[in-house]
Amino acid sequence: MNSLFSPCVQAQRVPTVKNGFKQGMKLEGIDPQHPSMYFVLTVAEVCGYRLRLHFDGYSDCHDFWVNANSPDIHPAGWCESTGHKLHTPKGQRIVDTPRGCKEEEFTWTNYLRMTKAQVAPKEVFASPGRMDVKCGFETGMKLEAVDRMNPSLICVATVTDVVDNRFLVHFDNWDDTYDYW
Ligand code: MLZ
Repeated sequence: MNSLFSPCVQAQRVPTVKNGFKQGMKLEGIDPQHPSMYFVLTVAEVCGYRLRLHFDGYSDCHDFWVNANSPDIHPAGWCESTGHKLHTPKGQRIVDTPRGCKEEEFTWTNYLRMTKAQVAPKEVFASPGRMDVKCGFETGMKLEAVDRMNPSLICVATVTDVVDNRFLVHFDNWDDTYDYW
């Protein structure tokens, strides 16, 4: 195969699609430090085709950059509809209960009302239903995988998540900071 057409090289091409994300829009996405966890995020900054994403309820020092077509980000409601746990904003409180201030279960509707924010519309994401390519890997399958942090090691691992054509590698008995998609 001509390497010029490999998926890696294609991903590095200058994108032709406009970045539709705007500052302040909210979304769901993977924490790069803990790739098994999904969080509520806000677009903090847009720079060309790049986005700086902020974890709602956490310090700016955890903000991180992604490309607008990153497969790691999803529209609000994606976690619920795909059966993924969404880590909701830390310290979030909803005040409009009969007995006053009370910690409530997170819902996007309440949260958007409370923060007077808008979600990033589905159309600006590259990921939802983007690829119909079936991934043969299934959650729970065991495999041997290269440890990316220690590339000379090949370790026993488990598939712990599958989304579109990607799967998450988790190393058995190691913490999730070694996980990768
Ligand atoms: N030297 C490291 C290796 C960790 C390997 C983890 N592989 C998933 C340590 O022992 O902490």
